[in-house]
Amino acid sequence: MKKIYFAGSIRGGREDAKLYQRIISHISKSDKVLTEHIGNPHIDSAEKGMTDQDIYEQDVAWLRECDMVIAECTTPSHGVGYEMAYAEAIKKPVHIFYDLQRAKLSAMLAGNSYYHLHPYSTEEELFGMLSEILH
Ligand code: 6K6
Repeated sequence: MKKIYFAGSIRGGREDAKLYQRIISHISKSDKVLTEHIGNPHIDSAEKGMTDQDIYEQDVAWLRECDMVIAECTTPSHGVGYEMAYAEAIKKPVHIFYDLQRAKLSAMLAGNSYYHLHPYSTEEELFGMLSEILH
């Protein structure tokens, strides 16, 4: 079972939180998602008691531990951008998904050939590509 670090926007905006939940459920059928909380609609209260420093240290430890990073980057997020760069620096494979109609992916991700980019038009397409990556 692979350990997957799933990244998605939190303070950058939660409009795709339900999509993150569906992606996490899909990955969890075959692999271990270290960051299950990303799909939690009540993440603010779920993380109550954790300082920003606690969150940063936990997430960096999970990034170092994981076998693969999968990010949904349609909603822009400073934290996700940071995680993409960190994952590249420690040479973890990184797969970036984004909705072609809704996303304006940063050139700093779109222009970097290190990343595996997965633009999608439908959720069906997204889940098809996700299954291929995980098999
Ligand atoms: C409480 C209030 C707002 O956020 C919280 C709890 N925070 C977090 N818990 C766990 N991981 C986090 C948290 N905030 C950011 N991250 C990490 O950064 C996640 O792994 C996400 O992939 C990414 C989101 O960054 P922002 O900049 O959108 O928050």
